[in-house]
Amino acid sequence: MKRFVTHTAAAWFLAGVLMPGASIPRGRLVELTADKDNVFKIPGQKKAIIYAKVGEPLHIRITSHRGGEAARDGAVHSFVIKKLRDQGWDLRLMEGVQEFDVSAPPTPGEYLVECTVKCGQGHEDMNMKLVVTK
Ligand SMILES: [Cu+2]
Repeated sequence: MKRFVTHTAAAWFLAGVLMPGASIPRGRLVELTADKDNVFKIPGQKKAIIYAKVGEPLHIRITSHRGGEAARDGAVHSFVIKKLRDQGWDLRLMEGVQEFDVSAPPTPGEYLVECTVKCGQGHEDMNMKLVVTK
């Protein structure tokens, strides 16, 4: 068993070295789209809301489409929870698919996710919620 664990760890380490762009998922997968109409969408949900348990590790896969305008660094949207910026909830979104590992905060509540990139029409309303429960 010990050998298996060591080999698995070594395999992940190698994967990280050989494929630096690939991220090793360590949390529950959450898929969402930052769409070209400047709306966050989650497949199967009318209104995009991420539900999580306190401290839950999440692997967020975001597909982003340009909505008309982009920032100087090329970001077409962003995914920011201002209160949790220092905990990694501050993601610049480039066109295409990106993956991020974050953890739900330790305090239950509703958190506002905002796009902070002037992405075009509808930008002011480009937000969604993270709902954290015990
Ligand atoms: Cu925006």
